[in-house]
Amino acid sequence: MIYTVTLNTAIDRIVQISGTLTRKHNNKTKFVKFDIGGKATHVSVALSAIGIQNCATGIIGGSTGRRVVEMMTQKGVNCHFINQSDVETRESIIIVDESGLGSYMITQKGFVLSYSSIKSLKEFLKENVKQDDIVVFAGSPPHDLSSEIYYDCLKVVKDKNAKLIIDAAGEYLHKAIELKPYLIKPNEFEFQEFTNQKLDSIDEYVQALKYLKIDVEIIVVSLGKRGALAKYKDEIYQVIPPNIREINETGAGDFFVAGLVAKIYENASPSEMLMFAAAVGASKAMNDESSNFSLETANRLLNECKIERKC
Ligand code: TA6
Repeated sequence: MIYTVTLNTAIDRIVQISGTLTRKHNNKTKFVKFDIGGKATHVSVALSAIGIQNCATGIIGGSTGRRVVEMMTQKGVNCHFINQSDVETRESIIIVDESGLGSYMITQKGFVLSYSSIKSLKEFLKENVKQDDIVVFAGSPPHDLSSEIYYDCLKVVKDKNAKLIIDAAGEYLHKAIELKPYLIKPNEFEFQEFTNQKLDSIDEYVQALKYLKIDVEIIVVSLGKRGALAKYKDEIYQVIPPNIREINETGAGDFFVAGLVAKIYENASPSEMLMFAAAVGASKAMNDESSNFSLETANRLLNECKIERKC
């Protein structure tokens, strides 16, 4: 079974602007839509669309939280969220204009998780996760959550000998590494911060990965339009994504993670895993919402992804 855990759920308010977003100007909207936000939630949506059974968990609050769960359920995701009272799931603002240069994302820190919500989440994981299950923790925890509490949640999963997949940054990523996760997926900025190096060219990333000694089976570094690098054992691969007309890249990284998870679930090779992830992520970026993608388009794009062995 695959579980996804979103500690800081969100609803995305997607504001599409006509033309280019300009300061000191009345920027007219074309439309405003709401969609599922938060990162692991997107992993679940993508997995369900691919046809892989999974369960989405985490902590929600108030009517926005209930709305996120409703939208996920409509997309066929099996949800088991802990409902914390007297708080509201945050709203993220995503501004998409017609410049083709990418979206603006504005996020809030999210509500403070109560002791009892965390206890309920840990109990749910303890009761349900079995050996060899895959458990994805993706997204920034609420700012006030200590990395020790984050670690405690991950440890419940690790103690079950399940595969931990982590998409987090900063102190949370550092803390997660102590538990030897199966896969981590920092983006280029998070990876530079993690390794404390200024990196630019693909070769610099390859060298940094080559000499990085951490106890993680697969390290994937996403590099935006340059694709992604993956280190598995002593091998490093780069996937070069297809050339697409990008509409809204919000969530593309989360869908990329879903592609990785789908292939881990099928015991596929690292190169197959990377190619599929790139195709799923690219297909997401061709949609204007945060959680929409087409499996058919992803399968077509798969033929346009290229893989290179870097060492
Ligand atoms: O990756 C996109 C996204 O999941 C948005 O949907 C948005 O809600 C945001 O990221 C949340 O990111 P955060 O790192 O704050 O958990």
